[in-house]
Amino acid sequence: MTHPDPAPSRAGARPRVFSGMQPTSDLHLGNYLGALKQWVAGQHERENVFCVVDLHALTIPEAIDPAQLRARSRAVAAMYLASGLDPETATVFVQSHVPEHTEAAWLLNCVTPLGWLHRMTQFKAKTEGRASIGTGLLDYPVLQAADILLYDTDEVPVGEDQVQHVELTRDIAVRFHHLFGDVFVLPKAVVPTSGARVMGLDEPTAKMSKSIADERPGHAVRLLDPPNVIRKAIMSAVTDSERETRFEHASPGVRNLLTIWQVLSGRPMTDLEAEVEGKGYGALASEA
Ligand code: ATP
Ligand code: LTN
Repeated sequence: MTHPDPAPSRAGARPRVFSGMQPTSDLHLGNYLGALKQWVAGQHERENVFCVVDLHALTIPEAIDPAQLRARSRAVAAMYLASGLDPETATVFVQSHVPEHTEAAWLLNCVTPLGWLHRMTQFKAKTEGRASIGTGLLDYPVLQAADILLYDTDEVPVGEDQVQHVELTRDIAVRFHHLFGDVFVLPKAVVPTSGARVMGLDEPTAKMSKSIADERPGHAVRLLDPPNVIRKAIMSAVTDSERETRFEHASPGVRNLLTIWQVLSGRPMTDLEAEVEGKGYGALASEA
C-alpha cells in the first residue's frame, strides 16, 4: 500500500476524487453499486485517492477487535483492487497510517458548531437504542470532512446515505474560509443514478448494511459470498403478496431486485419489466 501526500499540488487538470469505506465487515452489493463501481468506472479520467477509513470504524468501539480491524483493513483494500481499481492509477491507503487526518479533524472541530453534528441522520440512526454513545460517533463527520478536505478533493463518489456528510464538509470548509480565508477546495458528492441506496433483501425498507449483514444471513449479498449463498439470499428476498413487477407500481422489495438486476445487467428497466411480466417473483429473483 502506498501513502499519499496529504497536501498534494494540483498541477494536473483532472478532477481529484476521494472516497473511503469502513473496515467494519465484509463489503456487500450496496457498497459495490453505491460506491466502488463508480470509483472503478471513473478512475482513468480522474486523480484517485481511496482510503480504508479504519479510524471511523472505531466510533462503535464495542464492535471492534483490534487484530480483526487490522486484518479487515487489508481485506477491504484488497477488495478495492479486486473490484478493478488499478494501483497504477489509484492511491489506496489506510487512514490511520496518515496522522494528518486526525490533526486536520481537530482544526475543523474547532470551527464546527455542535448543532450541525446533532442534525446528521446517520448519527441519529446509529445512536438509536444505544445506551452509551462515544463522542467519536458525533464527531464522525468532522473526521470525514478532514479526509476529504486534506486532498483538495473535487468529487466524492458515495452512496446516497453519505450525501449529507459531504454537504456538511462544504459547510465546514465555508465556515473555515469565513474565519481564516480560503484554503480548501469545495467538494461535491457524486451519487450513481441507480444503485445509490440498495435495500436489505430481508427488509427492503432499510438500507443494506455491513453491520446488519453480520447479524442476519439473508440481509445482504456480500462480495465474497459463494454463488449458492448469493442465489439463496436473492431467492428468499422479501417481496410482497401482489404480483406487480412494473418498477413504478412495485413494492420496495421488488423495486430493489429490479434495481440490482438493472445495474448489474446494464439493460434498460423497460426491457427487464417486459421479460418478467406475468411470471411473478420467482422469475425476477432468478434473473436478478
Ligand atoms: P456500516 O453498516 O458499518 O455502517 P455500511 O454498509 O453502511 O457499513 P460504509 O462503510 O458506511 O458501509 O459505506 C461505504 C460506502 O458504501 C459509502 O459510499 C456508502 O454510501 C456506500 N453504501 C453503503 N451501504 C450502501 C447501500 N445499501 N446502497 C448503496 N450504497 C451504500
Ligand atoms: N462515512 C463514510 C466513510 C468515509 C468517507 C470518507 C467516504 C469516511 N471518510 C471520505 C467518503 C469520503 C461511510 O461510508 N460511512
